Amino acid sequence: MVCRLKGKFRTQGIKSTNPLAVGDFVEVEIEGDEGQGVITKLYDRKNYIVRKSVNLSKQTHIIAANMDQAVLVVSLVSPKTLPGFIDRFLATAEAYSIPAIVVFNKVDLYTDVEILELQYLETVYIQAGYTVLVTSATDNLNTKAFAKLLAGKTSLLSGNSGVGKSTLVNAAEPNLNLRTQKVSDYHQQGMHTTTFAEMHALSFGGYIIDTPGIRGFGLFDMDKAEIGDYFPEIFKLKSKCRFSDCLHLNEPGCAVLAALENDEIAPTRYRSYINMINGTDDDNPYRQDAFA
Ligand SMILES: Nc1nc2c(ncn2[C@@H]2O[C@H](COP(=O)(O)OP(=O)(O)O)[C@@H](O)[C@H]2O)c(=O)[nH]1
Ligand SMILES: [Mg+2]
Ligand SMILES: [Zn+2]
Repeated sequence: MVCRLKGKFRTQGIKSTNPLAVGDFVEVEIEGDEGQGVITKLYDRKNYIVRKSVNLSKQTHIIAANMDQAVLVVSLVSPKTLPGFIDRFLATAEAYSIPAIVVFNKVDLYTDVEILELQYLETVYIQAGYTVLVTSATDNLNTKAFAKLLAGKTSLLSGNSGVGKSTLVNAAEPNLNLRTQKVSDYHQQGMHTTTFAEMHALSFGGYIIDTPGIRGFGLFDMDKAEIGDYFPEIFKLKSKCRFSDCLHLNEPGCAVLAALENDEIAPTRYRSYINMINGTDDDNPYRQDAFA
């Protein structure tokens, strides 16, 4: 239904360019004979994700609201998603309190080397406490399991353009028929492309929020001291460190460094943590190659 907003809208103190976002719950009054609506009330959001505008206005754009989970689709080939990108995404999801799932897609294209990498990363993320799924959207491998993950929930679908998000959803829900892209086209999707989140209802219950062109979450300003809290396996050990303000860099009696020594924390995860602490990973979510 086409709706308009009634009067000035309060936006819960967020300086945002859009008063309403995909996933918002609202009250609508029917207006006129043509079945148009007026949005009269916006309900409080359980969560929401934002993107800061790239220009100087410092305004934020609310991408989506009220998600039950964030599904990050990645691939180890064409295009390759780097662990640093995955880890920043997962940490940001933790910061937003949105449970995250990692889906490794396009496994039909992996060579032996990438299969080994996949097995390693699978262990890493399961060990960190995440749900991991391995799929091939084109070969219909685990697409039923993918549908099961989505059933009955509102899922934010994220991941670099070209990893197969739309193809996966189409395999899980053929009625939807989301637009897919030729791999050769995805690099043309520059950072100036205007993008909107789209919400799609699933026939087996639930919704997916697709954000074409938005590769990850927007920036989330984290204090150095809280970054460790967004790595579940680091957070779990924090209370065992000798110093309560331990940043797990080189402090004596650090339980995280001890766990790293014992292979209880993955080196790739720890490196991502350090990169986030040092601000050495590029904050720009549009440039994933900077996350190496
Ligand atoms: N070989 C292979 N190709 C895939 C797979 N999933 C998607 N693709 C292809 O990758 C390209 C990009 O897919 P698309 O769903 O548009 O990616 P999105 O940008 O993440 O939505 C398309 O040409 C798909 O056919 C897969 O599992 N295996
Ligand atoms: Mg797509
Ligand atoms: Zn420590």
